[in-house]
Amino acid sequence: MGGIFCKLFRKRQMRVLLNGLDAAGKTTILYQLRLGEVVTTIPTIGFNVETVEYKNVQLVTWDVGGRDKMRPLFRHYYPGTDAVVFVVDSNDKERTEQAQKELHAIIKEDSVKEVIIVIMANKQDLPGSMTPEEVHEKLDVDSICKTHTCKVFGTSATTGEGLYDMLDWLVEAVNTKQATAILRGKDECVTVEKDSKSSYFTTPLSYIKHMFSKV
Ligand SMILES: Nc1nc2c(ncn2[C@@H]2O[C@H](COP(=O)(O)OP(=O)(O)OP(=O)(O)O)[C@@H](O)[C@H]2O)c(=O)[nH]1
Ligand SMILES: [Mg+2]
Repeated sequence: MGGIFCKLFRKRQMRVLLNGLDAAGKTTILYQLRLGEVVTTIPTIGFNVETVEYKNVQLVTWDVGGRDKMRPLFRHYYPGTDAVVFVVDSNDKERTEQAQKELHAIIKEDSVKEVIIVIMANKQDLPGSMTPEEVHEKLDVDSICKTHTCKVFGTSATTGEGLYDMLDWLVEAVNTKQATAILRGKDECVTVEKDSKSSYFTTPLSYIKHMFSKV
């Protein structure tokens, strides 16, 4: 299928990168979205990648381990990414400043210039957690929203609270971005194959393998 029909009726695909400090809840979020259940996690060494289907969109979602040694690898995932979802443990007040620094370092990356930014103020189910408004302020999200399409969501990966509000907003934001690309004539109509992950594996994987051999 080609031309305008392709653009109108194809299944849309977007690439999402879950980012954030270790233990923020990235892997729990990924599998809550993929399987609709809470899985038992261990710290991620390397990455997980899953396709989440939502509203006729395939979200190819990368979850990269957030431990210190893993973080320098994040930048190799940015090219081709539509959205960075930065996950914050709202209950971990001691590391808010560190989270703020990480988030602002990401925004400065050249390859993140046109990327949609979502901040998840996660673990809202835990008593004493910072509210989404507090996370917004402490991470200085206002300055990010000056240059990027961005929004903060209060979520709980364990109860599922807020996850679908976030997805609704994200899919809408990417649709708008892709529609703008079509109007500008920048859009390439790519047919989504049954194994939709495969095209994403080819570019970063060999590079990541190379990098992990150094960690
Ligand atoms: N109460 C609560 N616990 C959560 C929530 N999300 C994640 N957790 C717990 O937080 C811990 C860390 O979660 P992970 O999903 O493994 O964190 P991660 O960000 O993938 O961590 P790394 O892989 O080390 O980068 C686990 O014990 C989860 O069960 C949440 O929304 N509420
Ligand atoms: Mg993990």
